[in-house]
Amino acid sequence: MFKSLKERLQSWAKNFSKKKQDEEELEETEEKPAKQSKKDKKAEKSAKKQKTKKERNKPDNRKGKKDKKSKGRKQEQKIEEEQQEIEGSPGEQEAENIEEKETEQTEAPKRLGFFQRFREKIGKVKISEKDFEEYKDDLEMLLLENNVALEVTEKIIETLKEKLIDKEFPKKDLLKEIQNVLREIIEEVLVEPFDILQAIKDKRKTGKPYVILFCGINGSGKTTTIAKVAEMLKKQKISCILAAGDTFRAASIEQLKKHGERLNIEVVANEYGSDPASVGFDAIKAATKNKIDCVLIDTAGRMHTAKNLLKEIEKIARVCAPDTKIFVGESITGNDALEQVKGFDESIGIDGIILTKADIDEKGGTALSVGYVTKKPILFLGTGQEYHEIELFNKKKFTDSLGI
Ligand SMILES: Nc1nc2c(ncn2[C@@H]2O[C@H](COP(=O)(O)OP(=O)(O)OP(=O)(O)O)[C@@H](O)[C@H]2O)c(=O)[nH]1
Ligand SMILES: [Mg+2]
Repeated sequence: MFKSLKERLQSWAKNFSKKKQDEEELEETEEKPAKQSKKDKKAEKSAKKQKTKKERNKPDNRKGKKDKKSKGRKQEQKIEEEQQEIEGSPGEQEAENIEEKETEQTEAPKRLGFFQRFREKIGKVKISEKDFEEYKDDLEMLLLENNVALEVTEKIIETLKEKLIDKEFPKKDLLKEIQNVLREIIEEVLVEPFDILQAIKDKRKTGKPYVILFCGINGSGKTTTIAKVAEMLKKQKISCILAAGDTFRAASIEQLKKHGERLNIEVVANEYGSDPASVGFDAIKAATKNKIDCVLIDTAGRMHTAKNLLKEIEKIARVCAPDTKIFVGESITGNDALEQVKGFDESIGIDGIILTKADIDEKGGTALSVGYVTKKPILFLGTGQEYHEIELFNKKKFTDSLGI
């Protein structure tokens, strides 16, 4: 589920944070020699000193040769005196060595160690506008390619920019920080679903059934979803009745009746070609009479642009006065799903969305953006063909599924 969006979002965040961390490390290595300069200067100084000693010793060697020739004891003594003068007394030399060692031991950890530990432990990185711009196009592309609506893509990028640029983040946890920010933004974009199960339970007290009308284009998964919801309600000890409101498509009534038989749930049906509004009305009447908690009304698939067919569903909505009108769309359709919801919303006013076939949706962008664009919450995700393959939509669960 949503594999492509997940992998590409993760690798984008990884590349972005890695690039920033690498840059920082490069800066650090460039800085090191600067921090060491004092030590280097010292080494240089002592090398120079050595050189001077050697140079000053050279004439002595020459003198040594001369001495060999002259073999004068007096001159040998003079050389010894001179050497001592250059090198200093053995005591002096030792003191200098100790002093050098001490300075090295105290200055090195004090300066180098301190900076290194400081950077490693509380080292921060700042993301510049230039850094962000460099990676912005990749993010835009990956979102659009994974069915995220343009409007939502722009919103994500804008908010991410606000939350990242010129802000300091711990260098070590940069990836986690970027992922957290992305997660926050995605949760902001998703619309919080209402608790439909609670709403059904609440209506029980009125003695009237909670009525749900399902609509959507052909083959989007309406009938299968109704069966899944019915089973879920049954597990919650909520009784329901199904209304075979698709009186148009061949075998649609039998399809719903078969689900009813399997689930041991009553199905109210009429003839093919009969008025679907009256089927819904009959089902509500039966539910009220038998104290059934919920009525699920199936309808024929229709395009959101087919004016005549939309008129028909408007009549069903008027006659049955459902508590909730749910649009059922395929998760894999991307921007088309958004257009479909808008069409049905204009016609009957949609309260919630169920996205089916999320199990075969690699992209995930429809689930991410349909709510934001239409301002309608996703209530459930269909995740397979079996009855139990339906999930209550949850923002946290969704961001978890993206691995951020
Ligand atoms: N993989 C998968 N398949 C699904 C899911 N929901 C429905 N389907 C399949 O989608 C196909 C169409 O499902 P239906 O329930 O008949 O769709 P419909 O919207 O009622 O179709 P019409 O009545 O013709 O408009 C069937 O083969 C279902 O098994 C789902 O969540 N995942
Ligand atoms: Mg159907």
